[in-house]
Amino acid sequence: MGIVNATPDSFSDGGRYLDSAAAVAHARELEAEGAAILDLGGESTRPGADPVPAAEERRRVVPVIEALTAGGTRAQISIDTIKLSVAEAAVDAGASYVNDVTAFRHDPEIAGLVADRGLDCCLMHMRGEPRTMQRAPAYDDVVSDVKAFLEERMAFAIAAGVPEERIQLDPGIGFGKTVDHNVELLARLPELAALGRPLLVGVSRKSFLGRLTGREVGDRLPATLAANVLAFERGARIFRVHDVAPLRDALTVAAATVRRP
Ligand code: HH2
Repeated sequence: MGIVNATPDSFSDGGRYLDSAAAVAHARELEAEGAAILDLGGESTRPGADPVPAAEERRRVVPVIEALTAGGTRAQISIDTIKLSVAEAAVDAGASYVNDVTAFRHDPEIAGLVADRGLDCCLMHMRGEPRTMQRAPAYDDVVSDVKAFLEERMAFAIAAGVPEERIQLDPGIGFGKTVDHNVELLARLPELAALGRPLLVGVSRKSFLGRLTGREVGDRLPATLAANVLAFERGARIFRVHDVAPLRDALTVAAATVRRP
């Protein structure tokens, strides 16, 4: 899953793809590098980010999706939004995957949209909301808490009519978590894989990698690759990244060397 942030304030590439032609060109590059899904977002979810009005978010993402759809795309288009009106407009323009970082808690009607239109979706764990989520996050046991949350949100989606096969699950690395919480989730990923749905992980360039390595955001590719490769071995199957080509090489080697029965 290649990241296309049509935002002025995303933590690692804010402002680079705000112009829709630049976002389309970037999406095409990621597709050529081998992304199977293009995740388009018009609102940053970085810690402390301010909410964006729905009309502005639609203005940022819809033309990009329309251009990608009109030009034909092999990759599936995902909309990274928590708002029903943005998700609807994105789907009308050609998106077929909804990546809602609130797992249908902000706008529960998105579950109905996903069900009615036969979309795929990702349900992600987040503690609190982006503006406040990094204020002293605490858990009894982070892995059990995340697992219980994902089970509950999956039950909600299924009750709203989303077929289980359409659901992917995500521990929400960096969303209301300390460095230790993120590391523990990655170390114990098999416990989440036991939920039986494909696991998505988003670690790309995130600050816990900076804290572990001392690297600035632009120098976190090796750390990103290491975390994704280990996540793959522990059961993750979708990898949300800014740098698709290097990840593809890393995963090709990882997949070739997985122990065979
Ligand atoms: N991380 C970010 C945004 N959306 N979606 C899922 N499912 N999982 C994630 O881990 C995830 C996500 C944050 O990263 P980025 O898009 O690079 O930055 P920003 O939120 O500042 O736009």
